Amino acid sequence: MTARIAAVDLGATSGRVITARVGDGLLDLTEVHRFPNRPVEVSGTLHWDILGLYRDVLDGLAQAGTGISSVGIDSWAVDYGLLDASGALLGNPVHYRDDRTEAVIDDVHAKISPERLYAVNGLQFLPFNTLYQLAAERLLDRAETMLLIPDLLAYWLTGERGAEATNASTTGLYDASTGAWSAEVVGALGIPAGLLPELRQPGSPSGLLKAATGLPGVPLTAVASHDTASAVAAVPATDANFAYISCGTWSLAGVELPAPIRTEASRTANFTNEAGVDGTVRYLRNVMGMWLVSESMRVWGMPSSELPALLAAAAEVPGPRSVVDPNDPSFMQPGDMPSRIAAYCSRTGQAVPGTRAETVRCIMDSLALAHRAVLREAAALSGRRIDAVHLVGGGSRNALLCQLTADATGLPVIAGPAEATALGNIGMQARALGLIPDLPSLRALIAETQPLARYFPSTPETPWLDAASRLESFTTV
Ligand code: LFR
Repeated sequence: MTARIAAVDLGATSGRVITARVGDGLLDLTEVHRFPNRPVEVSGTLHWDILGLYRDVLDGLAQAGTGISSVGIDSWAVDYGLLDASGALLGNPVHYRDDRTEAVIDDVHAKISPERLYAVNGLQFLPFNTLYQLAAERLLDRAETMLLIPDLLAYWLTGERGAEATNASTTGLYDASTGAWSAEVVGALGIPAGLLPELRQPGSPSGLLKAATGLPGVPLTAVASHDTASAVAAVPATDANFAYISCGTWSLAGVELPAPIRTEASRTANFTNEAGVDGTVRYLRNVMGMWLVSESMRVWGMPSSELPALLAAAAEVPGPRSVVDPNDPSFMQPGDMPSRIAAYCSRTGQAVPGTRAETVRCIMDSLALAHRAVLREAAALSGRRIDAVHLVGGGSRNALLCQLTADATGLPVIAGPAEATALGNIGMQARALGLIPDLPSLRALIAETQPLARYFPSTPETPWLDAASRLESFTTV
């Protein structure tokens, strides 16, 4: 038996609607709609254009056409919309790169310490975690319900409200031990009881599309609606000793574990325990990823179609030379990334990249070095042996980054699939339809049906060791 399934996958810079034919060993993808996701700054606040995104979701579903058995939605994490008592959206969702939380982080930590937070939620500290955003939220007193982005779109499509669990685990309000909202954290922060809807597990039915969507009665299925959780579900690993890097706007690098690790060493290393499918834990750390390149290209006025040429030029530049910590706070907000990178290099006494190719080379070497650092720490903290690195997501098309990651980590890199997130989204729906029995079968099917590339370490480790210790000396100063 086969079925046609649609995945809505929203990334920070673009969204897509993909359909798949699944079943009988088949997993064929067709991209039916791709659209840019362009944040909008209004009166000093950076917002998502949520109505524009919803329109593109509707357009994409219209392109998908009839004969669809199920639809699923995933997006980036942490951000939300608030509904009032009538179900209307209060304000436009704020972008996680807005700096509104800076002023409230200490207040939150005065109410509940970072140590206690980590003991409950196991979450890495990121200034935009939902709990900090809610502390800075001006519309909270008028809100009845908070819906994370995929749940908000699901509500508009079906009229049903819920909170999908993998995404809920990124809010800071979710208890990593019990898999439920944390009454302790919610209470300590004075968040109104009832703001958080009931949790839904990936694979559960989430309502039927309304007539106005053009696909009346088509079932919506909760998927691992945090894009990273969907991407990890689609890692084509065939044994346990693997690490993954889900590489797009962010590089999410880590290992899959059966249970969270909430030691003090893990907290100070800022490793997160986000929920994966079937009770797995995504033990990882965020690295500020291809954002450094996409934001540089925006400043240079280059369309994304010019990325391959830029990477080819960067591959000609010798490296690793100047390196930056991609997670330096100066790189978080939108702005003149090339100048910030130059300023970082000059501040740390390194050669300042002079050309676009040199800037991109510096970013690629820095990302490879960050991948090395995170995976070594993940292995040390978890005791997990890493025999190979699966690099999935759009970054898997970036041969330079894949090769440099193999060189810097000293590990083989298996690159692909590029559409891991959409595949994970589709896979959870296929499982709900009874077309795929379990997670290992999904991964095996992806390994069999999707194109993968392999990269092996090709250079001596010494230059990477030197660059790593140089970088450490900057970050500890
Ligand atoms: C990746 C991602 C990361 C999350 C960041 C912000 O797209 O979902 O996992 O930390 O975006 O939501």
